[in-house]
Amino acid sequence: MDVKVISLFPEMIRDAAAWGVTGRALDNGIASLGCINPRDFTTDVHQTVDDRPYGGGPGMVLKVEPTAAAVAQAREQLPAGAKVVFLTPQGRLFNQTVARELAELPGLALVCGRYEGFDERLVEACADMELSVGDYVISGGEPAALVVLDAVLRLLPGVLGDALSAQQDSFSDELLDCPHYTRPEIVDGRQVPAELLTGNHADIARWRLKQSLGRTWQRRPELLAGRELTAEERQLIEEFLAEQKAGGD
Ligand code: 9D3
Repeated sequence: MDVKVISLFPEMIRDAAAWGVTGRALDNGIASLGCINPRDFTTDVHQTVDDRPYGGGPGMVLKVEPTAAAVAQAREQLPAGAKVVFLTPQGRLFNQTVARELAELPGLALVCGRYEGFDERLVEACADMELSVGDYVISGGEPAALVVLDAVLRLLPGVLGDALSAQQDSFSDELLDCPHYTRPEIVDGRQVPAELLTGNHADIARWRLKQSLGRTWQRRPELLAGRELTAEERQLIEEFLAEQKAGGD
């Protein structure tokens, strides 16, 4: 997948993307990343990318022309079928379903705003999609673009190891994770759950699913709202709640 990030702070993207899973995807050639700076498309001596808002008020608004030119260059460089995604607080909420949709594309342009945001005509003219990464305020689109980039690249074939990618097909990523433990077996009197020490893989899988379902039921019930629970799943949740009441001994 070819990715272009349009940003006034391209180093922020390049530096962060060089680490971890995204860095490996880029090193392996599974994905490519280019940054395009709207400031390079300004035509005035001051390299102006923003201006005061019509109607008054605080803050500055990103001008149409420099960012439009940067998006146009990204479109020229990207393969047919690529999508232009603007990161904005008004966008569709980014989630794993959106990540899977984007991972199917041959190319992606991620457009980052700063200040109060984009002149709306830029979004109307250039955006295939607007995405938000959540209902909180961050100071610009770059951290959001890095979130989207990580979530999408890790879905590309070959980016993760075999074991991790096999896990991704399963419904387990729609539930909260189960708790994890490593050595030593006792820390400050706290034991690793006995089920994990049995070596019985069926029991271990059942315990993990019980924890995932129970934690999701308690902490994020809305994640279960769109799904029909099987009799087995309801049984596991009941066991989880009963064991919790008993004090998890
Ligand atoms: C504090 C100013 N806000 C109300 C007057 C408007 C506002 C403008 C610009 C709020 C945030 C931003 C910058 N944010 C993003 O560019 C952004 C974002 C976000 O803030 N939250 C969640 N997802 C995203 S994607 C891009």
